[in-house]
Amino acid sequence: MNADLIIYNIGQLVTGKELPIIASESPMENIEILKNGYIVICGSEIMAVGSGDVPSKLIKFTTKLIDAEGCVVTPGMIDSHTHLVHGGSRENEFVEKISGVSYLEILEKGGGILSTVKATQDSTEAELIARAKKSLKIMISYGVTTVESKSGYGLDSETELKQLRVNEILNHEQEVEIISTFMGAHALPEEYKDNRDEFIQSVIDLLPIIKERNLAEFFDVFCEEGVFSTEESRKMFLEAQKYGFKLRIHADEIKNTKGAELAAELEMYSADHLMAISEEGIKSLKNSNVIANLLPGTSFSLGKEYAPARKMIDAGIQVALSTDYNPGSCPTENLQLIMQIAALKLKMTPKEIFKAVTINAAKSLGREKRIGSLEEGKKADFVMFDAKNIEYILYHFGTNHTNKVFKNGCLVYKR
Ligand code: IZC
Ligand code: ZN
Repeated sequence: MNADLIIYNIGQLVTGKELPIIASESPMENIEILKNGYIVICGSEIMAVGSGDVPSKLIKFTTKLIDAEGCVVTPGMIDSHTHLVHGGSRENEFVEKISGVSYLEILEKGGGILSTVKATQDSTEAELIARAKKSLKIMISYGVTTVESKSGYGLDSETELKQLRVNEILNHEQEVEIISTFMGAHALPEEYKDNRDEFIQSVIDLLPIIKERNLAEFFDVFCEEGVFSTEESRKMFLEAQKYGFKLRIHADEIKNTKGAELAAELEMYSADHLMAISEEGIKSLKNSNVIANLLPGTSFSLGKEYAPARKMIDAGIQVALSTDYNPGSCPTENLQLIMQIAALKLKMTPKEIFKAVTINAAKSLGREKRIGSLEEGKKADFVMFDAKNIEYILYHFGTNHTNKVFKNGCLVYKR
Protein backbone atom coordinates (compact mmCIF):
# COMPACT_ATOMS: atom_id res chain seq x y z
CA MET A 1 0.00 0.00 0.00
CA ASN A 2 1.43 3.35 -1.05
CA ALA A 3 0.61 6.68 0.54
CA ASP A 4 -1.26 8.97 -1.86
CA LEU A 5 -1.39 11.92 0.49
CA ILE A 6 0.34 13.00 3.70
CA ILE A 7 -0.70 15.96 5.84
CA TYR A 8 2.18 16.94 8.16
CA ASN A 9 3.15 19.67 10.61
CA ILE A 10 -0.30 19.55 12.24
CA GLY A 11 -0.18 21.72 15.39
CA GLN A 12 -3.09 19.89 17.05
CA LEU A 13 -4.28 16.69 15.46
CA VAL A 14 -7.63 15.84 17.06
CA THR A 15 -7.74 12.17 16.11
CA GLY A 16 -11.00 11.70 18.02
CA LYS A 17 -9.76 8.31 19.18
CA GLU A 18 -11.29 7.52 22.56
CA LEU A 19 -8.85 7.15 25.46
CA PRO A 20 -9.62 5.48 28.79
CA ILE A 21 -11.71 7.82 30.95
CA ILE A 22 -9.74 9.32 33.84
CA ALA A 23 -11.85 9.47 37.02
CA SER A 24 -10.89 13.09 37.78
CA GLU A 25 -11.83 14.30 34.28
CA SER A 26 -15.10 14.78 32.42
CA PRO A 27 -16.16 11.49 30.82
CA MET A 28 -16.29 13.36 27.52
CA GLU A 29 -12.77 14.79 27.50
CA ASN A 30 -11.22 11.42 26.66
CA ILE A 31 -10.28 12.12 23.06
CA GLU A 32 -6.76 11.97 21.74
CA ILE A 33 -5.07 15.19 20.55
CA LEU A 34 -1.58 14.79 19.09
CA LYS A 35 0.93 17.63 18.90
CA ASN A 36 2.98 17.97 15.71
CA GLY A 37 0.87 15.28 14.07
CA TYR A 38 0.61 13.74 10.64
CA ILE A 39 -1.96 11.68 8.73
CA VAL A 40 -1.11 9.27 5.93
CA ILE A 41 -3.84 8.51 3.38
CA CYS A 42 -4.14 5.75 0.81
CA GLY A 43 -7.11 6.08 -1.53
CA SER A 44 -10.16 6.89 0.57
CA GLU A 45 -8.74 5.50 3.82
CA ILE A 46 -6.34 6.38 6.58
CA MET A 47 -3.15 4.35 6.50
CA ALA A 48 -1.40 5.81 9.52
CA VAL A 49 -1.65 8.60 12.08
CA GLY A 50 1.16 9.76 14.32
CA SER A 51 3.20 12.60 15.76
CA GLY A 52 6.75 13.78 15.12
CA ASP A 53 8.54 13.26 11.82
CA VAL A 54 6.70 11.28 9.16
CA PRO A 55 8.57 7.94 8.75
CA SER A 56 10.52 8.34 5.50
CA LYS A 57 9.59 4.83 4.31
CA LEU A 58 5.99 6.05 3.95
CA ILE A 59 6.91 8.84 1.54
CA LYS A 60 6.97 7.60 -2.06
CA PHE A 61 7.88 9.42 -5.23
CA THR A 62 4.18 9.93 -6.04
CA THR A 63 3.00 10.93 -2.54
CA LYS A 64 1.43 14.37 -2.36
CA LEU A 65 2.53 16.31 0.74
CA ILE A 66 0.54 19.08 2.42
CA ASP A 67 2.06 21.27 5.15
CA ALA A 68 -0.62 22.10 7.75
CA GLU A 69 1.58 24.96 9.01
CA GLY A 70 0.97 24.17 12.67
CA CYS A 71 -2.83 24.37 12.43
CA VAL A 72 -5.62 22.19 13.80
CA VAL A 73 -6.88 19.10 11.94
CA THR A 74 -9.96 17.19 13.11
CA PRO A 75 -12.13 14.36 11.78
CA GLY A 76 -14.76 15.47 9.27
CA MET A 77 -17.63 16.74 11.40
CA ILE A 78 -20.97 14.94 11.47
CA ASP A 79 -24.30 16.76 11.63
CA SER A 80 -26.50 14.02 13.08
CA HIS A 81 -29.87 15.82 13.17
CA THR A 82 -31.18 17.87 10.25
CA HIS A 83 -34.38 18.50 8.33
CA LEU A 84 -32.31 19.17 5.22
CA VAL A 85 -34.87 18.42 2.49
CA HIS A 86 -37.75 20.90 2.41
CA GLY A 87 -39.54 23.43 0.29
CA GLY A 88 -40.04 27.09 1.12
CA SER A 89 -38.90 29.05 4.16
CA ARG A 90 -40.67 30.60 7.14
CA GLU A 91 -39.39 34.15 7.48
CA ASN A 92 -43.06 35.24 7.29
CA GLU A 93 -43.40 33.89 10.87
CA PHE A 94 -40.19 35.47 12.12
CA VAL A 95 -41.49 38.79 13.44
CA GLU A 96 -44.41 37.04 15.15
CA LYS A 97 -41.97 34.57 16.66
CA ILE A 98 -39.60 37.18 18.08
CA SER A 99 -42.56 39.12 19.48
CA GLY A 100 -43.33 36.07 21.65
CA VAL A 101 -45.81 33.83 19.81
CA SER A 102 -44.72 30.28 20.67
CA TYR A 103 -43.56 27.57 18.29
CA LEU A 104 -46.55 25.34 19.12
CA GLU A 105 -49.05 28.24 18.83
CA ILE A 106 -47.80 28.91 15.30
CA LEU A 107 -48.15 25.19 14.50
CA GLU A 108 -51.70 25.10 15.92
CA LYS A 109 -52.69 27.91 13.52
CA GLY A 110 -51.56 25.76 10.57
CA GLY A 111 -48.20 27.52 10.25
CA GLY A 112 -44.84 26.14 11.37
CA ILE A 113 -44.18 22.58 10.24
CA LEU A 114 -47.54 22.48 8.44
CA SER A 115 -46.64 25.43 6.22
CA THR A 116 -43.36 23.71 5.28
CA VAL A 117 -45.37 20.55 4.55
CA LYS A 118 -47.45 22.48 2.04
CA ALA A 119 -44.35 24.01 0.42
CA THR A 120 -42.66 20.60 0.25
CA GLN A 121 -45.71 18.94 -1.28
CA ASP A 122 -45.74 21.73 -3.87
CA SER A 123 -42.04 21.33 -4.77
CA THR A 124 -40.77 19.02 -7.48
CA GLU A 125 -38.07 16.48 -6.74
CA ALA A 126 -35.63 18.56 -8.82
CA GLU A 127 -36.43 21.70 -6.81
CA LEU A 128 -35.87 19.88 -3.52
CA ILE A 129 -32.57 18.47 -4.77
CA ALA A 130 -31.29 21.86 -5.95
CA ARG A 131 -32.28 23.46 -2.67
CA ALA A 132 -30.66 20.74 -0.50
CA LYS A 133 -27.46 20.85 -2.56
CA LYS A 134 -27.12 24.55 -1.79
CA SER A 135 -27.38 23.82 1.94
CA LEU A 136 -24.92 20.92 1.69
CA LYS A 137 -22.35 23.20 0.04
CA ILE A 138 -22.66 25.56 3.02
CA MET A 139 -22.36 22.63 5.44
CA ILE A 140 -19.17 21.35 3.75
CA SER A 141 -17.70 24.83 3.97
CA TYR A 142 -18.03 24.58 7.76
CA GLY A 143 -16.27 21.21 7.85
CA VAL A 144 -19.23 18.81 7.76
CA THR A 145 -18.72 15.58 5.78
CA THR A 146 -21.71 13.46 6.93
CA VAL A 147 -25.32 14.60 7.43
CA GLU A 148 -28.41 12.87 8.79
CA SER A 149 -31.49 13.97 6.85
CA LYS A 150 -35.11 13.38 7.88
CA SER A 151 -38.34 13.24 5.95
CA GLY A 152 -41.42 14.57 7.73
CA TYR A 153 -42.54 17.44 5.51
CA GLY A 154 -44.76 15.19 3.44
CA LEU A 155 -47.07 13.54 5.93
CA ASP A 156 -48.61 11.81 2.92
CA SER A 157 -47.01 8.78 1.35
CA GLU A 158 -46.21 10.45 -1.97
CA THR A 159 -44.31 13.38 -0.47
CA GLU A 160 -42.60 11.34 2.25
CA LEU A 161 -41.28 8.98 -0.44
CA LYS A 162 -40.27 11.98 -2.56
CA GLN A 163 -38.21 13.43 0.30
CA LEU A 164 -36.55 10.08 0.97
CA ARG A 165 -35.77 9.62 -2.74
CA VAL A 166 -34.13 13.04 -2.67
CA ASN A 167 -31.87 11.77 0.16
CA GLU A 168 -30.93 8.81 -2.01
CA ILE A 169 -30.21 10.95 -5.08
CA LEU A 170 -28.16 13.42 -3.03
CA ASN A 171 -25.89 10.55 -2.04
CA HIS A 172 -24.98 10.04 -5.69
CA GLU A 173 -24.79 13.66 -6.77
CA GLN A 174 -22.62 15.44 -4.22
CA GLU A 175 -19.83 14.67 -1.74
CA VAL A 176 -21.47 14.73 1.71
CA GLU A 177 -22.71 11.32 2.85
CA ILE A 178 -26.42 11.45 3.66
CA ILE A 179 -27.94 9.13 6.25
CA SER A 180 -31.66 8.87 5.72
CA THR A 181 -34.36 8.93 8.42
CA PHE A 182 -38.08 8.38 7.92
CA MET A 183 -40.02 10.81 10.11
CA GLY A 184 -43.59 10.40 8.89
CA ALA A 185 -44.79 11.31 12.40
CA HIS A 186 -43.53 14.89 12.47
CA ALA A 187 -46.91 16.62 12.81
CA LEU A 188 -50.58 15.71 12.57
CA PRO A 189 -52.13 16.95 9.29
CA GLU A 190 -55.27 19.04 9.92
CA GLU A 191 -57.52 16.60 8.08
CA TYR A 192 -56.65 13.94 10.69
CA LYS A 193 -57.44 16.15 13.72
CA ASP A 194 -60.35 13.93 14.78
CA ASN A 195 -58.77 10.79 13.50
CA ARG A 196 -55.34 10.49 15.03
CA ASP A 197 -55.26 6.69 14.97
CA GLU A 198 -55.88 6.62 11.25
CA PHE A 199 -52.90 8.91 10.63
CA ILE A 200 -50.68 6.83 12.91
CA GLN A 201 -51.72 3.73 11.00
CA SER A 202 -50.83 5.45 7.70
CA VAL A 203 -47.30 6.05 9.04
CA ILE A 204 -47.04 2.40 10.10
CA ASP A 205 -48.29 1.28 6.67
CA LEU A 206 -45.41 3.14 5.00
CA LEU A 207 -42.74 1.32 7.01
CA PRO A 208 -42.53 -1.88 4.91
CA ILE A 209 -42.59 0.11 1.65
CA ILE A 210 -39.68 2.30 2.76
CA LYS A 211 -37.78 -0.71 4.05
CA GLU A 212 -38.28 -2.65 0.86
CA ARG A 213 -37.03 0.26 -1.24
CA ASN A 214 -34.15 0.79 1.20
CA LEU A 215 -35.00 4.50 1.46
CA ALA A 216 -34.27 5.02 5.17
CA GLU A 217 -32.13 3.46 7.86
CA PHE A 218 -33.62 5.29 10.87
CA PHE A 219 -37.14 6.06 12.14
CA ASP A 220 -37.90 9.18 14.18
CA VAL A 221 -41.02 10.65 15.87
CA PHE A 222 -41.74 14.16 17.21
CA CYS A 223 -42.79 12.96 20.68
CA GLU A 224 -44.12 16.18 22.22
CA GLU A 225 -47.14 17.51 24.05
CA GLY A 226 -49.62 18.58 21.36
CA VAL A 227 -47.86 16.53 18.66
CA PHE A 228 -47.49 12.75 19.32
CA SER A 229 -47.91 11.36 22.83
CA THR A 230 -45.44 8.99 24.41
CA GLU A 231 -47.90 6.09 23.98
CA GLU A 232 -48.52 6.92 20.30
CA SER A 233 -44.78 7.24 19.77
CA ARG A 234 -44.03 3.91 21.49
CA LYS A 235 -46.56 2.18 19.25
CA MET A 236 -44.94 3.52 16.05
CA PHE A 237 -41.40 2.85 17.30
CA LEU A 238 -42.24 -0.77 18.11
CA GLU A 239 -43.62 -1.29 14.62
CA ALA A 240 -40.56 0.36 13.06
CA GLN A 241 -38.28 -1.84 15.13
CA LYS A 242 -40.07 -4.94 13.79
CA TYR A 243 -39.19 -3.88 10.25
CA GLY A 244 -35.54 -3.40 11.21
CA PHE A 245 -35.40 0.40 11.44
CA LYS A 246 -32.91 1.91 13.89
CA LEU A 247 -34.54 4.42 16.21
CA ARG A 248 -33.96 8.07 17.17
CA ILE A 249 -36.45 10.43 18.81
CA HIS A 250 -37.33 14.13 19.20
CA ALA A 251 -37.56 13.93 22.99
CA ASP A 252 -38.49 16.42 25.71
CA GLU A 253 -37.90 19.42 23.42
CA ILE A 254 -40.54 21.81 24.74
CA LYS A 255 -42.41 19.88 27.46
CA ASN A 256 -41.27 16.82 29.36
CA THR A 257 -43.14 13.78 28.10
CA LYS A 258 -40.65 11.12 29.26
CA GLY A 259 -39.11 10.94 25.80
CA ALA A 260 -35.65 10.25 27.23
CA GLU A 261 -37.06 7.33 29.24
CA LEU A 262 -38.68 5.94 26.07
CA ALA A 263 -35.34 6.22 24.22
CA ALA A 264 -33.63 4.19 26.95
CA GLU A 265 -36.45 1.64 27.11
CA LEU A 266 -36.29 0.96 23.35
CA GLU A 267 -32.45 1.16 23.20
CA MET A 268 -32.52 3.92 20.60
CA TYR A 269 -29.39 5.30 18.93
CA SER A 270 -30.14 8.85 20.06
CA ALA A 271 -32.53 11.02 22.02
CA ASP A 272 -32.52 14.50 20.57
CA HIS A 273 -33.16 18.00 22.03
CA LEU A 274 -33.75 17.19 25.75
CA MET A 275 -34.21 20.81 26.83
CA ALA A 276 -36.97 19.65 29.20
CA ILE A 277 -35.40 16.37 30.36
CA SER A 278 -36.19 15.40 34.00
CA GLU A 279 -33.95 13.92 36.70
CA GLU A 280 -35.58 10.56 35.93
CA GLY A 281 -34.79 11.01 32.25
CA ILE A 282 -31.14 11.74 33.07
CA LYS A 283 -31.03 8.56 35.17
CA SER A 284 -32.49 6.48 32.32
CA LEU A 285 -30.03 7.79 29.75
CA LYS A 286 -27.14 7.31 32.15
CA ASN A 287 -28.01 3.61 32.38
CA SER A 288 -28.24 3.19 28.61
CA ASN A 289 -26.09 3.51 25.49
CA VAL A 290 -28.34 6.22 24.02
CA ILE A 291 -26.46 9.29 22.77
CA ALA A 292 -27.99 12.56 24.01
CA ASN A 293 -28.07 14.64 20.83
CA LEU A 294 -28.23 18.31 21.85
CA LEU A 295 -29.32 21.07 19.48
CA PRO A 296 -28.58 24.37 21.23
CA GLY A 297 -29.16 26.39 18.06
CA THR A 298 -32.86 25.66 18.55
CA SER A 299 -32.87 27.06 22.11
CA PHE A 300 -31.00 30.09 20.78
CA SER A 301 -33.43 30.61 17.92
CA LEU A 302 -36.62 29.94 19.92
CA GLY A 303 -35.43 31.86 22.99
CA LYS A 304 -35.88 28.74 25.13
CA GLU A 305 -34.00 27.06 27.95
CA TYR A 306 -30.83 25.22 27.00
CA ALA A 307 -30.54 21.48 27.65
CA PRO A 308 -28.73 20.74 30.94
CA ALA A 309 -25.62 19.53 29.16
CA ARG A 310 -23.23 19.83 32.12
CA LYS A 311 -25.54 17.82 34.34
CA MET A 312 -25.85 15.10 31.70
CA ILE A 313 -22.14 14.93 30.92
CA ASP A 314 -21.16 14.95 34.58
CA ALA A 315 -23.63 12.10 35.13
CA GLY A 316 -21.73 10.09 32.51
CA ILE A 317 -24.05 10.50 29.51
CA GLN A 318 -22.35 10.77 26.10
CA VAL A 319 -23.51 13.85 24.18
CA ALA A 320 -23.56 14.72 20.46
CA LEU A 321 -24.23 18.20 19.01
CA SER A 322 -26.11 18.96 15.79
CA THR A 323 -27.60 21.90 13.96
CA ASP A 324 -31.24 20.72 13.73
CA TYR A 325 -31.10 22.65 10.45
CA ASN A 326 -34.74 23.30 9.47
CA PRO A 327 -36.75 26.24 8.11
CA GLY A 328 -38.56 26.92 11.40
CA SER A 329 -36.92 26.43 14.77
CA CYS A 330 -33.31 26.55 13.58
CA PRO A 331 -32.66 27.94 10.11
CA THR A 332 -28.88 27.57 10.03
CA GLU A 333 -26.51 25.09 8.39
CA ASN A 334 -23.58 26.38 10.44
CA LEU A 335 -22.33 23.63 12.78
CA GLN A 336 -19.43 25.78 13.98
CA LEU A 337 -21.92 28.33 15.32
CA ILE A 338 -23.72 25.52 17.17
CA MET A 339 -20.39 24.42 18.67
CA GLN A 340 -19.69 28.00 19.74
CA ILE A 341 -23.15 28.22 21.38
CA ALA A 342 -22.42 24.89 23.11
CA ALA A 343 -19.29 26.42 24.62
CA LEU A 344 -20.88 29.70 25.67
CA LYS A 345 -24.34 28.46 26.75
CA LEU A 346 -24.04 24.74 27.50
CA LYS A 347 -20.63 25.30 29.16
CA MET A 348 -19.14 22.38 27.30
CA THR A 349 -15.34 22.31 27.03
CA PRO A 350 -13.54 22.38 23.65
CA LYS A 351 -12.58 18.69 23.91
CA GLU A 352 -16.16 17.73 24.78
CA ILE A 353 -17.47 19.74 21.85
CA PHE A 354 -15.14 18.15 19.32
CA LYS A 355 -16.00 14.70 20.72
CA ALA A 356 -19.69 15.58 20.35
CA VAL A 357 -19.47 16.40 16.62
CA THR A 358 -17.14 13.55 15.70
CA ILE A 359 -17.07 10.13 17.37
CA ASN A 360 -20.24 10.60 19.45
CA ALA A 361 -22.19 11.85 16.44
CA ALA A 362 -20.90 8.79 14.54
CA LYS A 363 -22.15 6.55 17.35
CA SER A 364 -25.56 8.20 17.22
CA LEU A 365 -25.69 7.10 13.57
CA GLY A 366 -24.16 3.65 14.11
CA ARG A 367 -21.13 4.64 11.99
CA GLU A 368 -18.38 4.73 14.63
CA LYS A 369 -16.40 1.90 13.03
CA ARG A 370 -16.07 3.83 9.76
CA ILE A 371 -16.06 7.56 10.53
CA GLY A 372 -15.87 9.97 13.50
CA SER A 373 -12.18 9.53 14.29
CA LEU A 374 -8.88 9.50 12.42
CA GLU A 375 -7.58 5.98 12.93
CA GLU A 376 -5.99 3.40 10.65
CA GLY A 377 -8.54 1.79 8.35
CA LYS A 378 -11.20 4.47 8.81
CA LYS A 379 -12.42 6.85 6.11
CA ALA A 380 -10.14 9.78 5.29
CA ASP A 381 -12.69 12.48 6.18
CA PHE A 382 -10.96 15.44 7.83
CA VAL A 383 -10.95 19.20 8.25
CA MET A 384 -7.94 21.52 8.21
CA PHE A 385 -8.71 24.66 10.19
CA ASP A 386 -7.17 28.08 10.01
CA ALA A 387 -6.47 28.04 13.78
CA LYS A 388 -3.59 26.91 15.98
CA ASN A 389 -5.74 25.34 18.71
CA ILE A 390 -9.33 24.11 19.23
CA GLU A 391 -10.06 26.78 21.87
CA TYR A 392 -9.60 29.50 19.25
CA ILE A 393 -12.24 27.95 16.95
CA LEU A 394 -14.87 28.17 19.71
CA TYR A 395 -13.79 31.48 21.21
CA HIS A 396 -13.72 33.45 17.95
CA PHE A 397 -17.42 32.97 17.25
CA GLY A 398 -19.61 33.76 14.26
CA THR A 399 -16.88 33.17 11.73
CA ASN A 400 -15.88 30.19 9.61
CA HIS A 401 -12.49 28.75 10.60
CA THR A 402 -12.33 26.06 7.92
CA ASN A 403 -9.39 26.09 5.55
CA LYS A 404 -9.73 22.77 3.65
CA VAL A 405 -12.13 19.81 3.87
CA PHE A 406 -11.39 16.27 2.65
CA LYS A 407 -14.00 13.54 2.15
CA ASN A 408 -12.86 9.97 1.37
CA GLY A 409 -9.35 11.31 0.82
CA CYS A 410 -10.43 13.94 -1.76
CA LEU A 411 -10.36 17.71 -1.37
CA VAL A 412 -14.01 18.87 -1.41
CA TYR A 413 -13.66 22.41 -0.07
CA LYS A 414 -10.91 25.00 -0.11
CA ARG A 415 -11.28 28.48 1.33
O1 IZC B 1 -39.91 22.54 10.76
O2 IZC B 1 -40.16 23.23 12.77
N1 IZC B 1 -38.86 20.73 15.95
N2 IZC B 1 -39.45 19.75 14.13
C1 IZC B 1 -39.48 19.55 15.52
C2 IZC B 1 -38.93 20.86 13.77
C3 IZC B 1 -38.53 21.50 14.94
C4 IZC B 1 -38.77 21.33 12.38
C5 IZC B 1 -39.67 22.44 11.97
ZN1 ZN C 1 -35.60 18.05 14.51
